[in-house]
Amino acid sequence: MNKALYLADEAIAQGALDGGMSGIYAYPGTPSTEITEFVQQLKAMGEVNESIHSKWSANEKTAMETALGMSYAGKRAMVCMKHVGLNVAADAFINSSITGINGGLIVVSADDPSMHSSQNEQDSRFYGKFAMIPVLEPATQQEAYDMAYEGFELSEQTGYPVLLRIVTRLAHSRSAIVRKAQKTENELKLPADPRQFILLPANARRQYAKLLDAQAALEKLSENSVYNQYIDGKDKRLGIVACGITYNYLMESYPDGCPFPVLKIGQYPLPRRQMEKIAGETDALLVLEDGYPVVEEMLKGYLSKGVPVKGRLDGTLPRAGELNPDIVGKALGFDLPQTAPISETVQMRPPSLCQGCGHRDVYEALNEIIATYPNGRARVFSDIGCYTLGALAPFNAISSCVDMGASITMAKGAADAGLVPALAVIGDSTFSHSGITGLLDAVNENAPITVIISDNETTAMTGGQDSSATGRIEAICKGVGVQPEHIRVFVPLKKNYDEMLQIIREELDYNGVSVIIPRRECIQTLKRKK
Ligand SMILES: Cc1ncc(C[n+]2csc(CCOP(=O)(O)OP(=O)(O)O)c2C)c(N)n1
Ligand code: SF4
Repeated sequence: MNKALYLADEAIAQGALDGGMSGIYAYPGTPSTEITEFVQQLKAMGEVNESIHSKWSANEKTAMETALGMSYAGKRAMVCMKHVGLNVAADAFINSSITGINGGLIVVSADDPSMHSSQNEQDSRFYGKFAMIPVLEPATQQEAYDMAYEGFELSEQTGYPVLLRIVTRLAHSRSAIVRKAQKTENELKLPADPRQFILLPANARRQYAKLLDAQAALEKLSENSVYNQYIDGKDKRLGIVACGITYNYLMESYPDGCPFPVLKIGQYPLPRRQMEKIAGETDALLVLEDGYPVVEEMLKGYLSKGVPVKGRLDGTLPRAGELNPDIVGKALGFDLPQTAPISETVQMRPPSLCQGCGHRDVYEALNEIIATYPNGRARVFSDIGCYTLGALAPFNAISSCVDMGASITMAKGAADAGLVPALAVIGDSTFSHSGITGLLDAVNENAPITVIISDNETTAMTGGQDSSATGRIEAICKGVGVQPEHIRVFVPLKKNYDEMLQIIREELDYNGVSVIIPRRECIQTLKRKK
């Protein structure tokens, strides 16, 4: 028996490879990054077929569309992202449920309840419901493997993409996995219906009607899914619906078995018959789910038989943040385990830019210049990356960080409102992810903004993945229409400080779009290479 320890992320990668995947498409984002990295590592070790695609995409939308293209050609594809990445991919994702698939397609969205490294804790299951496609939610690493392994067949059987939703605690913890027999990759095979992927209104209406008709069959699959289990219990005062990883948290409270009936949920749409059974047999329901109260809201809607439903909405569980065994135990009436108080010698260590990081030099120069503007009105709109740490002491240099690409567009909007000077700070990877189109908007109106593309030649924040515009940033800016004389490059080092100050001042004085590119490799990737 082939058994080994895997992170859930790695288990998904291995399950997809064993399940006959021909390509993985992704943009990095915690906690999903390790899925693609695992495929890349196996490829580098020669353990995976050379032809299997595993290079990073420019963003989640391009990843989603490319995976859909591979599915169109009949092969099995996986696309991976963090939850907010699904917002970026949403146009393609939602429409892929209208086109349906040809080769099996799995969309992995890794949610981050408690926002360990994210801007929000949105729950991807809503997207699954929105798209009306099957959603899988593993409770264990083994289920993560199995769902990726079998997900392509579920996708091909139903004709729709399958959304595989995981959460940080599962993604980043390890357990033993038993692997299954290697499946062969699909042959190239074009869709039987030439109109399937052409979403002209007449075709789209027909495809949408098909999707609506498929709902009953999808629900039936959920009723019979091995991932949805009704586990009876003697004490009918309470029934517990435990989704995904929360089933483990529940079992930690009852190592010898739960006295209450439990409905373990791992596949959606919700199995209505099983839901009605547990509601019919118990006096009250407790819903455990990591993320938003998705199931709780649905249950309140469609049971409406007067069965009290407890969970995040009635205060039995906290409304926000991830669950854990203690929180679940407390909701079930157990005392919290006593833990030692944290010693006073333990100090909080806020995150900070590495010593020697080029972003530091950029902020030092920016702060010196900004301090010279009267009224304290100069503003730096930032983006998402290591440079977002410029929000913290000692720099306190930035005023915003909203979503990938929003630095340039927010600076333009503020400049439209008359805020001068308006600066944007964006990293090279974020620029290629979703900064280019914003720059085009700014160029089209010759907005008076200064865009600093702090180029460390990598995607540092997520661990140093390749950045898709490396070596081409000036050419892209020129292509977008920035005047070549207002594309300025320097090396952010102490010895160049005066030159940096001079260039930034000159470009802030220019009444139009200028791009400044401080370029020095991230010292962490440099160290690894050396
Ligand atoms: C839509 C979306 N996808 C992915 C992420 C995860 N993420 C945060 S910052 C970042 C890229 C950072 O790279 P770069 O802009 O080059 O800055 P660096 O960290 O290298 O300084 C990524 C991928 C995210 N926050 N949002
Ligand atoms: S990882 Fe690289 S980019 Fe991020 S703070 Fe450290 S040196 Fe700077």
